Amino acid sequence: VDVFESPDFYQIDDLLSEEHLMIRSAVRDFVKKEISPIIEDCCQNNIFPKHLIKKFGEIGAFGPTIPVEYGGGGLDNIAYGLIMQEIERGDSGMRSTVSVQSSLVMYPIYAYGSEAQKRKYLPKLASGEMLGCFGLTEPDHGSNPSGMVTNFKDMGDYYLLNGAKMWISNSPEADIAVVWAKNEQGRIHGLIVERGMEGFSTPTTHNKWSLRASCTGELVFDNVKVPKENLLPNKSGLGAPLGCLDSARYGIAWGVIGAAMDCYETARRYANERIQFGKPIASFQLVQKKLAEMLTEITKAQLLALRLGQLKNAGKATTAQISMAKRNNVAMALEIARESRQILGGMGITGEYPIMRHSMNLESVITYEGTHDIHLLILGKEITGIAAFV
Ligand code: TGC
Ligand code: FAD
Repeated sequence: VDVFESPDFYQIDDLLSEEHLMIRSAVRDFVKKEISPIIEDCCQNNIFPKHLIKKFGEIGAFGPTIPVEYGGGGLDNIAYGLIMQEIERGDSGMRSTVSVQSSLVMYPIYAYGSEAQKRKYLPKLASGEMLGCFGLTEPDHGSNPSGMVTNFKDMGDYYLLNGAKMWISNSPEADIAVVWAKNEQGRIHGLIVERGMEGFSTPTTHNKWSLRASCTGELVFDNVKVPKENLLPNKSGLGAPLGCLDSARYGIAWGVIGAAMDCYETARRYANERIQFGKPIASFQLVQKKLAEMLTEITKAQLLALRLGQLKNAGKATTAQISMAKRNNVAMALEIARESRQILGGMGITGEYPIMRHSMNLESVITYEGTHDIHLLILGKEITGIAAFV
């Protein structure tokens, strides 16, 4: 069996198109060739593999669902999900780089931007000539972005932007940032801020134990003059950034299945090879229980993601449905990473195997794009009609 063959216990491949399977296999090959050989070293040494940005562009990983006329792939949401799955099989940090570019930078420019903004930025973002980031979270406003204090004033010829964002994926390397800020009336708008604008800086966040191959930083705005044509004109209010999160959270629900599969496959192989008490450890019931439960949870997660993709393709996926899949699938992947690590015993903590890296990465994934508990509360609100956030 090819070790990279994903488990497909319920023949879910039969529900995918030829095109889906081709895309998945192309991205899987790319990950095997370009990411797997370097990723452990990048993480151990906290290196963001910048050279991959162009390559992600070449394989069409940036903006797969954006129409072809803007440089995107014109593909459906299931193709997007499969691309996320295969990249995250390699590393969650690499999937972060790609999902931020696609769902949090290209999507808002495509969905809320002017025609001129779309023509100016989307083709370059698609090709990897430009890297973007998304600034919503602030030091004092994470789960509650509506409290943000970053703001802009209308100065007649331009907007004057002040404030700071924190925990921003891609920020230290980004050419542009889609930034969410309040106007003088307190209404949230998106602005495209370009590197090089005076007063704009992107300090790197150091000492992360998670997503070490992805670069994370702040966005600091000190009287930045933003040209008026850089405001996203077609949507405002908190619903604008939250609409982008729907797309990114959907991608994560697929992505983490890749990380889980990589852990499961590694543990399954190891269990068959590792001899203790004169037998492969795979022959012990407790190890079989772990493997059986992992396969069950992966299969359930695959079905959740696929059905959500069908709903998204039909324009029917709701925020609460997306929360259910993001929450369930990330927790599933984290649990599988932890159980797989146990199957590997001491070897599980080393960089010889990918499991500890996935496990540490998933600690961020269960927190960003809405924490595990915030997604539970989004579901709770949907069920009861009562918001328990406040
Ligand atoms: P609430 O009153 O519920 O909603 C405010 C307005 O927004 C509308 N809305 C949405 N619109 C579109 N899509 C959605 N998903 C929407 N959810 C809500 C809503 O209808 C309302 O519209 P209107 O017209 O009535 O004003 O807002 P709230 O302040 O009570 O907040 C609700 C809550 C807590 C669920 C929300 O704030 C939330 O989701 N918080 C979590 C924050 C979060 O997820 N941050 C993520 C930052 S980005 C990131 O982490 C990137 S990591 C990327 C990577 O590296 O991969
Ligand atoms: P807090 O909101 O302070 O939450 C702390 C704890 O309190 C959590 O357990 C939470 O569930 C709980 N809590 C909060 N409110 C409630 C409540 N009402 N009820 C019950 N429990 C509650 N943001 C961006 O904008 N762009 C990015 O690119 C980005 N990338 C990121 C990359 C990494 C590596 C990380 C770690 C984060 C990133 N984030 C990004 C930020 C991320 O979205 C936030 O960390 C997340 O939304 C949580 O916010 P917080 O860290 O401030 O935690």
